[in-house]
Amino acid sequence: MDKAAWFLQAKYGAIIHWGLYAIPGGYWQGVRAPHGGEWIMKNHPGGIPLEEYKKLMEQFDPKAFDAEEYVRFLRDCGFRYLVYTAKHHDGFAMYDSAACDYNIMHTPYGKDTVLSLSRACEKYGLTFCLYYSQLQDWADPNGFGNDWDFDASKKDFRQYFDEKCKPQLKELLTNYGRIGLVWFDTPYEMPEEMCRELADYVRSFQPDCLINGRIGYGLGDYRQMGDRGVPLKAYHKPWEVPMTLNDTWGYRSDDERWKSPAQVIRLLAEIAGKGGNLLLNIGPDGEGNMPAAGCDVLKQVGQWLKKNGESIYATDPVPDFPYRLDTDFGCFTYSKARRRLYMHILRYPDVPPHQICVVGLKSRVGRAYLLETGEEVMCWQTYETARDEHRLRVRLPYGKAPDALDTVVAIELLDEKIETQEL
Ligand code: H79
Repeated sequence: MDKAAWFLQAKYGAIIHWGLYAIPGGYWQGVRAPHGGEWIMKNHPGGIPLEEYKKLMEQFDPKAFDAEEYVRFLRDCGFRYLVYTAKHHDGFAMYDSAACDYNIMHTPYGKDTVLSLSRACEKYGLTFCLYYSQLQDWADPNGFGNDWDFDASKKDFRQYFDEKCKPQLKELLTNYGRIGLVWFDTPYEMPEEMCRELADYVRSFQPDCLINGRIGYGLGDYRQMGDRGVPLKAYHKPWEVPMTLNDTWGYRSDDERWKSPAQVIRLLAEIAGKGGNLLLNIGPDGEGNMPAAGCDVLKQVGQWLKKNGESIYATDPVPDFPYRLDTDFGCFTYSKARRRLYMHILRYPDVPPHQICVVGLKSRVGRAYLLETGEEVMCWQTYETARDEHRLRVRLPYGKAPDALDTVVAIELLDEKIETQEL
């Protein structure tokens, strides 16, 4: 089986950004650092000296963190895999690392969170994956990025690569069972030979472990879109969009800009329709609490997925048909194996007849029904000779939207192959 098969089917992954930066939560000695909370060490004016930042270790004792509870929650919300920040740019390892002392075992908390999360994922059936910052490391004199504590002209990246990056990856790939994928980030100007060496190194321990596109030079097993970057068109190879649930990755005490459940569902449907995965972030605070308002959004998306998951999981990209819509109803997802097209009605037509007309589908359609209830929906096709248009009309239930977030209409296709019209 193709080693990316699980990834293609998963469609919805969670990423947890958690590290020492969760304690200051965006503010250092009363000064607000802009942008993502996980960048505070570098974004604080002038940079926080490593010796100062390190003192956060003494405060790291997240009483509310419970790996099993986290993962059970994520599973109930519909996530199929979890990516966890084993080491972010700040260089602090959230696991028991023999390769570098700067790790979670030397905090009052003193337990390995990669271990507990990996076990919980195994228990609850999520694929466990790791984020590892391979180039930036603000705690290592030879790592990239910290030029306020260390002289940039004296950096020997090869030394960092051989003495920290590779040994830590070896630990991560040998001590925690199966790793679904390694999520690298910001390769910047890392030379191609080293990227290649790193990819080979990962595969030498776990040949089936996927590597994301941010290894660089197209050496990954799937394409990583930009942070929060949704492509305009379908892409027919494996890909993923990393997305924040508010505006930060690592916890920020002042960030309440949560996406609504409707926004997340729209992203899920749009991304699945284009053949990709949504990797959605949540950043727990320094006590290990996942922000309640964010959890609430995830829960509501999860409830929608329980009823409509068939329209998301294990779907295929919708063939590029330049359908023209007489209403801006939403988008499609599609399953080849199930021979179904799913119409995601994100904006319910508010005037009777509650009808949607889609142009460009040539395949013959059979029955159509609401995915949540099975209730049949009237739908018919016409070919308008004068305009050379294949039209599909769907008549929705009268009144308000059956699902205020996204009413899904499943449309059965009679032909094995879906065919669309060039417009
Ligand atoms: O882990 C999350 C980010 O911390 C990481 N990728 C996601 C998944 C990331 N690292 N770098 N970047 C994203 C892009 C960096 C943008 C920058 Fe900036 C612009 C760095 C300096 C200027 C944003 C603004 C960060 C600091 C200021």
